[in-house]
Amino acid sequence: MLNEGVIVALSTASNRAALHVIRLSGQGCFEMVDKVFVGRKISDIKSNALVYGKICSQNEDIDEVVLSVFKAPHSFTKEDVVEISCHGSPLISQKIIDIMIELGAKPALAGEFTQRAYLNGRFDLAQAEAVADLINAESEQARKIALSQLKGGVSNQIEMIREKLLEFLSLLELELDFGEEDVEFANREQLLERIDSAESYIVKLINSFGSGNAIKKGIPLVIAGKPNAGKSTLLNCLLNEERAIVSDIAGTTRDTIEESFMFNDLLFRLIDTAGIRHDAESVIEQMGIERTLQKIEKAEIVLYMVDAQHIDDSTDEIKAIEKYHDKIIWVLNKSDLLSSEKKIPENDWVRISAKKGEIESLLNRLKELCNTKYLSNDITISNTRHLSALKESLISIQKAKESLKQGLSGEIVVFELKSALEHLGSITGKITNDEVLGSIFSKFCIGK
Ligand SMILES: Nc1nc2c(ncn2[C@@H]2O[C@H](COP(=O)(O)OP(=O)(O)OP(=O)(O)O)[C@@H](O)[C@H]2O)c(=O)[nH]1
Ligand SMILES: [Mg+2]
Repeated sequence: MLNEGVIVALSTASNRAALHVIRLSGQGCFEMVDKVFVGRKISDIKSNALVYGKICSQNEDIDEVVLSVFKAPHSFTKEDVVEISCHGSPLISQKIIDIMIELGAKPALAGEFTQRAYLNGRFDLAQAEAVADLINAESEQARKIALSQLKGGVSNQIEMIREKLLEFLSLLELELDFGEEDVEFANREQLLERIDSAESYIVKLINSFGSGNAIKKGIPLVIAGKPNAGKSTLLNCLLNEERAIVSDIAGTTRDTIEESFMFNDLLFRLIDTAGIRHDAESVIEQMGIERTLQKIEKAEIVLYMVDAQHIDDSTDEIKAIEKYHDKIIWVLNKSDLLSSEKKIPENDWVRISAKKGEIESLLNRLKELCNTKYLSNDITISNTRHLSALKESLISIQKAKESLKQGLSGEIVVFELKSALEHLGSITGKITNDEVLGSIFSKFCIGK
C-alpha cells in the first residue's frame, strides 16, 4: 500500500565518502530509531533538531551518528522523518539499513520519498518531476529551469489556463441547463476571446519545449562545412584537447564525433561532422548538400565553416542553407592565411583561426545567440510528458473553438473543453492514475 508504514533508504551515493545519510519516513519512524539509538529519546523532541549519539544493536556499537529529526508536517514528505548521518562506509550504512528493516521499515522504492511528498500535498506532480530534473541538471541553466519548475513556474501557468477554461465551461454549462428556454448567457465573442487567450498560452508553452529540452539534454551544436575547412581543429580548440584527428588530407573525419562542451552556463553536444565532399558529379554534389541540410535541420545551432581562401567554392551550399540563417553562425576559418587583397563578403562572417586558437569572435557570437535563444525569463517546459499533454489539450481547444465558431451545440464545446481540462490537469496531477505515477517515480533514484 502506497504512503503507509516507515520506508528507509540511503539518500547519498553508496560509495565510500565522508558521510552517508540514511533517510526514514513515515509514522513510527521515531520509535523505531529510538530502539537502537543511544542519546536523547527522539520521540520526545518537540521541534526539528539535530541529535548526536550512537546506533547500538544487540549490545554492539555500530557507529557514532547525528540524527536530523523532522516532525510532521515540517519535513520533505510531510511525515515524521529521521535522517541518520553516519560515517560514509558502505558497510556501516548497509548495516544500519538492515537493522531498520529488521525493526519493520520497508526499503524505499525509487522516488518513494518524493511520491509521498506529492501524495501528502507538499507539491504537485509537475513540481515533483522537477525534483528529478534538479538532481540530474548538468548545467547552470538546466538547474535554473528545474528550480523554477520546482517553485511552481509551470504549475502556476497551467493553473491559470485551467481557470480561464473552467470559467468558460461553467458559463456554457449554465446555458445548457437552461437549454429548453434557449437563453444565451455567454457572449460568443467574449468566449472566443477567452479561448484564444488560453490557446496562445498553451502554444507558447509548447514552443518553449524545444529550447527547454535542449538545455536539459545538451544543445546539439553541429560543426558543418567542406573537408579541410578546419572543423576538427575547431572541435579540439573548443574542447581544449586533441580529441579529433586533424590532417590536411580532405576527408579525415569519417564518422560523426560527439562530445559534451560547457559554455555560457549551458551544456552543448558538440558534433564534428565528416566534411561534405564535393564531387565532380553533380548528383553526388547534390547528395552532399542534402546531407548537410539534414544535419542542419536536426541541430539547434550550426557553426558553418568555410576555409577563408576558398569561400568562393561554397556559394551553392551557402545558398541552400541560407533559410536556416537563424541558427547558423557563419565561420570563416584560416583567417591567418588570408591575404589583405582577398575580398570577403560583407555579411555576418566571424573570422577565426582555429589552428592558432583565435576564436574569440566566434565565442562572442555564440554567446549572443544563446542569450537570445535560451536565456529568456519566460516559463519553459522541458518534460516530454508535459509536452504531449499540452499538445492533446491544444487539439481539444482548437476543436472547441471551431465548434463555437460554427455555432454547433454547446454540448460539443463542453465535451472538448472537458477533455482539454483533463489533459492540462494531468500535468499537475489534478487528474492522474497509479500507472502514470508509477512510471514517473520509477525514474527517480532510490532515496529521493
Ligand atoms: N593555417 C591554418 N590552418 C588550419 C586552420 N584550421 C585548420 N587548419 C589546417 O587545415 C587542415 C584540415 O583541418 P581539419 O581540422 O582536419 O579539417 P576538417 O574540416 O575537420 O576536415 P575533414 O575532417 O576532412 O572534413 C589541417 O592541416 C589543419 O591543421 C587555421 O585556422 N589556419
Ligand atoms: Mg575533420
